[in-house]
Amino acid sequence: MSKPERNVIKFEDILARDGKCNVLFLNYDNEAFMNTGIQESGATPPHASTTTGPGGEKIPGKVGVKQDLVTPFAFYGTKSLFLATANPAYPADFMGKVADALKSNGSAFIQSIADCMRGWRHPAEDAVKISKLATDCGYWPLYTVRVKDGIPTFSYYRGLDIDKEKFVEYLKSMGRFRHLFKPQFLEKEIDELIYYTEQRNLKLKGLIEQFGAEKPIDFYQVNRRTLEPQQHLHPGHGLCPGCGAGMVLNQMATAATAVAGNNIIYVNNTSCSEVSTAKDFVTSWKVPWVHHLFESGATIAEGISTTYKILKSKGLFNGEVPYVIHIAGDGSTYDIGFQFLKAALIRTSSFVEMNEYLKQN
Ligand SMILES: Cc1ncc(C[n+]2csc(CCOP(=O)(O)OP(=O)(O)O)c2C)c(N)n1
Repeated sequence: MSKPERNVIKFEDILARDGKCNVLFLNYDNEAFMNTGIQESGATPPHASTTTGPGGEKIPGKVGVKQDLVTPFAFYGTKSLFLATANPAYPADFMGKVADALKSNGSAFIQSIADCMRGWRHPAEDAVKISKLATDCGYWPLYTVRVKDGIPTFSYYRGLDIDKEKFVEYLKSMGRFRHLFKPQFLEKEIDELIYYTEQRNLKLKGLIEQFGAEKPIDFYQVNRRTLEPQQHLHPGHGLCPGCGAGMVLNQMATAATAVAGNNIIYVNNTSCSEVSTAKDFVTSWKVPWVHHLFESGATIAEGISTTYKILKSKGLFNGEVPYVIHIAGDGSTYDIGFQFLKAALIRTSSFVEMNEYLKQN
């Protein structure tokens, strides 16, 4: 079999594009409800210990699966949509995807892994090493789905194959899986966790085979020497040291600054990213930022984007319609808030032309 071809995507070529996203929905996935005390979510992996499903003598941590959120969105029937997984330990891929998403038509959903040293229980300085290992062992594959005219095209960057040795190293590096190794070696549970991940990756490989891009490997080329520092967040925040959400926010804002300048509005669901950038009535944000309820930020983000377009189409706003990014943790993405996100994502990826009708009135 011939080697799959690389699709080299240059950052400056993305910036030169005409496309414009309605809303980029960004989920940073730290795999539990972290700011309220490490409660289990739909994103928590099997057998991970949380405060609501602690690993002990009776139960081996979470009993259930880590739900796959990204690939199902490809099949809801949207017209135009950009979907991707990301990892801040791979910053060129991360920032390339944020820019690509913002410069694509329809809307976009990016799900990024976000290390949590408190919830995952490891030293802060291991955050990048552990995040990188997540992709390298096959736990957090990096892939992209581009839906055009209703048809999805799958491509990937890395992390589709399970490396069992690295997988075990990944698990052992975090206290949330310690009960799988001590006092007894829970082989069945470890095997089960690897098995579910492998099945997820097999499905993904099948989708790449069935709906693959001509050049299936996406390779984002970002010249970091020419990249300006982000302008959207003041330095300093109340996140924990080494917090993955902090890395996500920084890289997101760097790519978003390059695409949008300061013509951007952020909407944040209640979460670690929200509470720690909005302390004591002073926000860390230098651009407009809206905190909305735990579950409904996606609707607000959609409302803001659509309202600007309506005003523009009615001649009531003459400026450039702002970019809109919605930020949410996994609790408000997988669980409470899923229906709002799903509806907003589908609407903004399918009915962009709504404004054509509005113009007639
Ligand atoms: C309807 C509702 N239920 C519960 C809460 C309390 N609450 C606020 S944030 C949060 C957890 C957020 O978890 P996640 O979305 O994963 O973000 P993280 O804290 O991990 O950043 C909860 C349960 C709320 N604000 N509103």
